[in-house]
Amino acid sequence: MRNTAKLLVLPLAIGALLVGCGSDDSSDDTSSTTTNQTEQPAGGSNTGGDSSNAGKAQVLALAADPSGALAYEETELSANAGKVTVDFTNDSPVAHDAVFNDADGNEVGRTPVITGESTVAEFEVKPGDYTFYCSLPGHEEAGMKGTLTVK
Ligand SMILES: [Cu+2]
Repeated sequence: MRNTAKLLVLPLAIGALLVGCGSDDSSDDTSSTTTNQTEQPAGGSNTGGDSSNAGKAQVLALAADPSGALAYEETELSANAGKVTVDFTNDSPVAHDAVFNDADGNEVGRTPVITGESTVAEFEVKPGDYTFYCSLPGHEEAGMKGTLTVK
């Protein structure tokens, strides 16, 4: 029990130093430390793992071959885990989209099918290997696909 008591007193002393000179009350109340330690669990939501990284969406540029070939201009994309925004441009006269799958083949995001314009797809990724492809008939088979590596 003595060791436990020391462990409880130390953070209190530190806490008192941080709070300032006026908090003599808490240093006397070693018996009530258990109640003090349950302070404001709701305020600790910021410590939820990697949420600090997830706040910033990354923009990944992806373009279809502007001449109309069944190909993307980028076949290897990379990102950090979290939110990604794929900025997909198709300046060609052929309709295309971009569909993203995780390593298990489950779809995680897709753009609309567009022709001669740009669009975006937003989704979240975890570390691992993803693939993307154009879902229009024959396009993936012709080589319209690539990989997205997430760190
Ligand atoms: Cu296509």
